[in-house]
Amino acid sequence: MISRIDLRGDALPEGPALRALLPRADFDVAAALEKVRPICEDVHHRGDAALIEYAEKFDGVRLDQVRVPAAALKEALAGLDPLVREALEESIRRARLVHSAQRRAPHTVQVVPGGKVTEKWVPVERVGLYAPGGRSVYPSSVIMNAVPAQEAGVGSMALASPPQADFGGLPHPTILAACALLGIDEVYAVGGAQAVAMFAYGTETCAPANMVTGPGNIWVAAAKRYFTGRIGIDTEAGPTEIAVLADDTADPAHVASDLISQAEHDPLAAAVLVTDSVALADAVAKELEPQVAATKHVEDRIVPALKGRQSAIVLVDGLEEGLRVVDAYGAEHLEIQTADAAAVAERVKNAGAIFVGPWAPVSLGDYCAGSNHVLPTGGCACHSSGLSVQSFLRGIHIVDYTREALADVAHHVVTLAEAEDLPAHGAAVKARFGWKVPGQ
Ligand code: HSO
Ligand code: ZN
Repeated sequence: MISRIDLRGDALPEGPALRALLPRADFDVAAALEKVRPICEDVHHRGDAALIEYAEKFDGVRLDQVRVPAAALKEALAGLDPLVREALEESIRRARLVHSAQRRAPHTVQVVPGGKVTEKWVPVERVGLYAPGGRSVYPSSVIMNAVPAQEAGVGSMALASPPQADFGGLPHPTILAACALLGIDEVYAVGGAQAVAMFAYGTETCAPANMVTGPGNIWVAAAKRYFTGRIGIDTEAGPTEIAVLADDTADPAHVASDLISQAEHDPLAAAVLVTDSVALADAVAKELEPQVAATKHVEDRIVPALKGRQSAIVLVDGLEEGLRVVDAYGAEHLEIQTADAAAVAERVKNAGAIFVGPWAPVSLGDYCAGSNHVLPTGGCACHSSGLSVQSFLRGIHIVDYTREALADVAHHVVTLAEAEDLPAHGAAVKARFGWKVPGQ
């Protein structure tokens, strides 16, 4: 069901060479870029009319308008299963606890007497959230995107999700109910690349946004890449990944169920076990069979995900080698199921989020840990973080110098300007001192 990569024996190679030995899904966003370009430009030129046409073409739904009426949000909340409501509310509460602690206060550094630089943190003004439909209706992702934006102080937030033929052309009712719980009242029945274009360019009904976040399929990822530079995005979400670093203290049944839990997302999802214990590797492989057979999305997602080249059991000589492997891999989610797991977690450098010990499965983090589940995939954890309040804030430097403080450093400015052959830069300072710069 799952392949093995045996890295025992020889010394592990360094950096990219080690990474090349590790499994990873093919997720070619660049190839999708050319296909989404005409859709995005069409939305630019024809606005809502283009969105309505694409809803018919891609979602099989005839819409009169793209904006979801307020009454539909109310109705969705009223129809929500009370147990689901309670769970969503608890998820929101915990996420707010963690994310409100991420807010940043402005701070001032007195560089010299009379010269100071203040950094103030300003939220992005308007954010568009995307929530997928179809296979992945994830109200939890609406929470994970909306809560940090709200805690950052984003003033205007809208959500787009594909219209569903089964629900009268509205987005999925649980998505609408989650919006209602979060206080998001601007919702659009628009999916795919066209939703990203709607937020990037704006249309007659939807004002343009400064940033678009939220998971999506390859077309959504490609559209986000198309608009990068014009608008802000969260990290490009590729297929979900779980890596488990485990030793012989781990419970193989739990390791297997955690691997399956993320394989459940997508046939391209990655499940990787890194261990120095052959006994554990064997036991996990054995556990996978009955557990996979007993779950729901077996043939369409879990089996292809576990059998795919992106998933494997990686055998290493010991914990040190295991740490090197998980750092080279840079998993979206990394579980540490070893002795002294907290100390091992401390040593990990590259991961989107780390789950410590036997009682912190990734699915806890997906819903109710308080942590964010929008995390870097595809090895991007080596340079990026998951979604946070910080993602929606801009740090602006406020430079405040007195005459004396400028006079003190003016000669350095002039010298550097001349060294860069930019005399007008120096002149801007000289002019303030009658062209005679103190110290020159
Ligand atoms: N594991 C996914 C998030 C998710 N899981 C949503 C369940 N619902 C990517 O972090
Ligand atoms: Zn998940």
